[in-house]
Amino acid sequence: MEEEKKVESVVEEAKAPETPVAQPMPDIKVSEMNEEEVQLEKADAKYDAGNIQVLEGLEAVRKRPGMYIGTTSSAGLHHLVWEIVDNAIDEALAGYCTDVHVTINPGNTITVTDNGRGIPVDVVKKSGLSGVETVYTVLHAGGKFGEGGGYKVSGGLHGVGASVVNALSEWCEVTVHKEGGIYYIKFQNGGKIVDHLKRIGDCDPKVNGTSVTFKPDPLIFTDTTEYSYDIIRDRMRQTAFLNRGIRVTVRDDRGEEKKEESFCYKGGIKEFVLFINAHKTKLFDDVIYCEGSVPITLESGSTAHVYAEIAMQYDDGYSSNIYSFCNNVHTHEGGMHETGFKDAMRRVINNYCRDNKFLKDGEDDLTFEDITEGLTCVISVKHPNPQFEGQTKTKLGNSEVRKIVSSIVGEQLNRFLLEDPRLARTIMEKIVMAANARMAARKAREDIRRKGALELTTLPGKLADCSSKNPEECELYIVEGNSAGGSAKNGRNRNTQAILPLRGKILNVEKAQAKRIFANAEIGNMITAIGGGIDPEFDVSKIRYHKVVIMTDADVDGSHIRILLLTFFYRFMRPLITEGYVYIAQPPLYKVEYHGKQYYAYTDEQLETIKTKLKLKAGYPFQRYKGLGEMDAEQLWETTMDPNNRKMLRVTLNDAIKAEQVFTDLMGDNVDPRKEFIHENAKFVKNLDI
Ligand code: TSJ
Repeated sequence: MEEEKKVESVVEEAKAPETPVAQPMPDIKVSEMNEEEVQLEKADAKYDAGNIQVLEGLEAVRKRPGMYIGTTSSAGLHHLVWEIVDNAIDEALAGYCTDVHVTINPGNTITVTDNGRGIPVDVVKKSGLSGVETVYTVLHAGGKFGEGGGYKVSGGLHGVGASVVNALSEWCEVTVHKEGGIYYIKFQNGGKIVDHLKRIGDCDPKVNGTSVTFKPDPLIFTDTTEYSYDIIRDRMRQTAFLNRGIRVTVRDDRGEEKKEESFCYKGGIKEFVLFINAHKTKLFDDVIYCEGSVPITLESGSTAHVYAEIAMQYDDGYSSNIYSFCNNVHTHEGGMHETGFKDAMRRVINNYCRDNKFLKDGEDDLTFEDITEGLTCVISVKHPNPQFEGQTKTKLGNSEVRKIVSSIVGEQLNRFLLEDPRLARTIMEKIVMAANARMAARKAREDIRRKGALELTTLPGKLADCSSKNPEECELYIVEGNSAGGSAKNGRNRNTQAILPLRGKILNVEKAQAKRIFANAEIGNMITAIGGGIDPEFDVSKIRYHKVVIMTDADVDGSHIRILLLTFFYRFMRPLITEGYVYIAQPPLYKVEYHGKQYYAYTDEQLETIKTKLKLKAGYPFQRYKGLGEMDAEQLWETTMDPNNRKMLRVTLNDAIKAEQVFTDLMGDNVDPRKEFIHENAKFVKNLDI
């Protein structure tokens, strides 16, 4: 397809009759190659002026990457991919693109390709640069090259885009197939233009699209430049759910085993809800679905639409899972769309219950918590001008969205209930039961609190507390088993490290009713030790430790307990997770002794490295730790607890959500996923035994 390798600048290309161009620049006389030098100089002067501004802009991004992508750790590294993919998804939402491919290449570069119209290649008036160059070098340059166009819904956590990715990349290549031409540019060293966009060949005019490859700059991403297939795969699956009909394909070309998965959902968020609930026992098979779009007037005076869709389904459990999104961004902190949903649910369900005598006169209204017990719900809105607020900029602030969502859900849910009275009855009975349980649980909680108030100073007997009372430096180790607990107590730094051993499995939070949860001794100890209470009164400012470290064995029981604890924190002390106070200890898996010295390995690869470095022969013995209990106090301190030596993983909300999902799989009524989990982990343990 690239038979013609003629290299020409696009600025000069602009007048060529075979390349229809929208708007030639008025002050750049578009010229054939070798035309009067004066005009070319003029064009270059314009380019340079544009370039200087551009470099200042991109330099600002490199100086403060955190302002644009949150962090420069693994999360920020992956954020680059989301920014680029967002652009391709926008093109798909505008109706011009059906397929998006994301590939992790060897060397941890990323390629994103779409089959849209291709980024415009002609010159943009304002910047004096081609469309591609503008998008890549001017901060906040949106896709507004011409007037009109399709639905522009640029997401991105911080409303930034390709230029930020470019600024934070060692290099970045863009290839555009557009109207019969192939165009190419490569940016170097944080977004610098080395050569302007060139037409490098011809292609079938029916083949259009954009392809971008970038290499995150290791000078910026100092923690890691390694991409995770799982993180990208999960996110792309979510993107496919949120944008029905778009096919998103993910590939990993690193290593021996190539991986590829492709996602496309005709049912969109309806299928998303079914996916989340796959292993739960549903109250009924239907997914309740509402959608609508409402025109709003933008500041500029033009009209645009807010689109909202909501899908939900009940299961037989007690937890409520509401996932909300705006422009494909997960709004962890909620916002106006969730408030509108809440308004409508309360209004419609309470009215229905009154009209149909599920609630008697004089009885209190059902609360939102009652109504959403066992409910999984996905709310997705697309807004032309989203305002993201809150600590992590994941709270939707646009106040008009509240009424929009409320009226869409209000009207359509009501119709749904009236059309299917049997289904409505199933829901109402479940909700009324939840309300009764809530009142019983509140009483139980109040009893506990009253008891607690009497013994406020009594920390659990099993807790070996630290002497410091400054939460910022205090750490609570929650340790599996009494023997490991003993080693931890003896090995710790008594000033800042507290130890709480857990005996056996803590209670199954999913199935147990609130009343039993609070009566469970192990959980009670944990709540008292942490000191901030529990949801809905959890107060993160009262917690006694700013690090809560889960320390379990590397086996099935260990991961089981870890999942239980994470789920508990997720359900009852969520701020503990969102504020980043929860960690997972990383004890070593192996010990090699050589000439009286001990070497610890935390992964299989490290074990191999150690053996190679020490030049040990294949049969040289090493110890595999089956449990924490096999380590004495000194070893546990050295390898796992010493702040100068240890590695700990900080738990993110996503980790907790995943744990919760595994948890429901494990604890729900369905046996198959549980078998699967044990099988998977049994393999893991066996592998370690080799
Ligand atoms: F921006 C980017 F580099 F991050 C990027 C943009 C990355 C990828 C993978 C795709 C895209 C992209 C942009 N795909 N499709 C587009 N479309 C446009 O930029 C475009 C094309 C034509 C018109 C028009 O009005 O004719 C308007 C737009 C916004």
